[in-house]
Amino acid sequence: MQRCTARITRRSRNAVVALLTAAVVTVGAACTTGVPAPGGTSTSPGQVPAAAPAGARDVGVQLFQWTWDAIATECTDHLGPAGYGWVLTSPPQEHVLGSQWWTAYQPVSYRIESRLGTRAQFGAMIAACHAAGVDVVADAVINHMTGKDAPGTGWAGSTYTHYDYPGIWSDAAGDFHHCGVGPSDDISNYRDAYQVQNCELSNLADLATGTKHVQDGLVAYLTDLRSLGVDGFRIDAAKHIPAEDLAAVVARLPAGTRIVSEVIRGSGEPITPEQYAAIGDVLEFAWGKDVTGMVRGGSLRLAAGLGAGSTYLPSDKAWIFVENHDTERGRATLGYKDGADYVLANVLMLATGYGRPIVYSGYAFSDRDAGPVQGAAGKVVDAACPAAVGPQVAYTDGEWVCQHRWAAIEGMVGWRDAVGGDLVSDRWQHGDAFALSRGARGLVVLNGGDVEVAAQVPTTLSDGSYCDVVAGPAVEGRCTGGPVTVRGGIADVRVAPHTALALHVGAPAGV
Ligand code: ARE
Repeated sequence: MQRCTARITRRSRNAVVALLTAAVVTVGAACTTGVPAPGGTSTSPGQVPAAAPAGARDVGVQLFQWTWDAIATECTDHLGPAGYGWVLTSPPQEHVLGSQWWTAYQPVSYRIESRLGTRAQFGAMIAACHAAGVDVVADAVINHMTGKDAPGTGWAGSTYTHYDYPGIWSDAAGDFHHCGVGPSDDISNYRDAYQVQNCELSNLADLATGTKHVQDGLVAYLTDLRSLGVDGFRIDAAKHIPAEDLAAVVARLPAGTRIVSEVIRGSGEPITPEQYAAIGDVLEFAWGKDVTGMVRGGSLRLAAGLGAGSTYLPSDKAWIFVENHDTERGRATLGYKDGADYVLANVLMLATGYGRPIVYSGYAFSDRDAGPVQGAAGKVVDAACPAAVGPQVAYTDGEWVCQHRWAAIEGMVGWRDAVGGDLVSDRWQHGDAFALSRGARGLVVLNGGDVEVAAQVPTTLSDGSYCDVVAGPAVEGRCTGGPVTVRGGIADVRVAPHTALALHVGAPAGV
């Protein structure tokens, strides 16, 4: 294997620290590949502000299509101990029948009764997660109802037609938008704000969220979920709800309700994520898409400063993710099938000071519409992670991928919790490898290139021996990977192609 070697001139630790606050670190680089080696460079401190205060446990995990019982068990056994701060559930309300995963996004009523579990199971899950120190954020589908032209019956037995949900909404009461554009009333042009917020998204009956009647109903639903202990909501399809309507609903929810709006950033579109930032937090889709483009383009190093520019939401408003349930199906972003590159993107997400990260965890599929494994009556079978998980596993369709348990991802959750709110203090680069430091508490080195990098990377970690937590969490000083030595402000590292290495103060080796 070809080797790319970078050396920083040995100096005392203080001298290196002083050097890091200047713009450039001098590196002697010997690189035998065609990858241009720009030399090791380091940017000045604090360009990307840290979103989380120290010890904030700000990492979330989307357990896509997991049942309430399975989430409860996972909170207790895994999410809490691993340091996850919150879990995003799939929509909990009654939905249309069908085996596809997306039936959850077609509400029939606001009864908490779905193929993922009952109201009692939902409440028990929240209690179990809270006991494990994990908050619960529910996916709230409040922009629309079903997209079914024929009358039907929902999961919990409620009858409905496309524009009539007995006792809840009806056309007669003026509860739906009919935009009058085209034959289907569907959105056909995302550059037309009127269409986006008054026409239908994929034939889904669009609620007239500007009316008092609709707002009252939505407030009642969300307040009910809060009464069960839910901490906050992902607002599904928020782009299609005028910001002032959503603000009016949110203003009536109990104090402290966490809100994250799903507003996909679209080129040239008039409805933007920024318009929803006054209501709460917003999903920043551009982060995952940009990282994906950089990785696929073979230039991971460009991702080192993602979020520092002005084209994203402010850090304290942004929730970022490598992929979610939509993007993994559209292949718009990296996903579990991308193996090592997917892991690298997750390591970066968990290391960056920009935004708050959401780890995604779903099931294997080849058919975009395929739902999770269901029993004879249609109830989703409780998720169970295979004994071996990770990028090396060939998952069969329907199997739970359990990305949140992958060694590198779980190790980096611990890393992030350990570095807390320490600022990104410097960035070292060499070829397609780069490092991010978090003050004196943590160091990550990512190698997006095709050759091993052996380098002496500047760090403000104290002298000592550290476990590489990307190789897996350290247990009482016993490293899964590493150990790596830090001496005089230098970490002596070797990073294989398309892998990463991470050290932090909470994972010293051999104690
Ligand atoms: C299903 C069928 C449809 C059928 C419909 C009604 O697939 O053929 O017409 O049912 O019967 C999910 C699935 C859909 C599914 C729907 C309802 O993805 O396939 O439809 O559930 O069951 C836009 C929105 C954004 C939305 C994406 C998908 O702005 O909010 O489209 N994402 C959320 C969820 C989805 C969910 C819904 C909303 C609906 O995350 O999982 O749909 O509740 C540009 C724009 C984006 C736009 C995107 C569309 O990028 O900038 O704003 O996203 O194009 O590709």
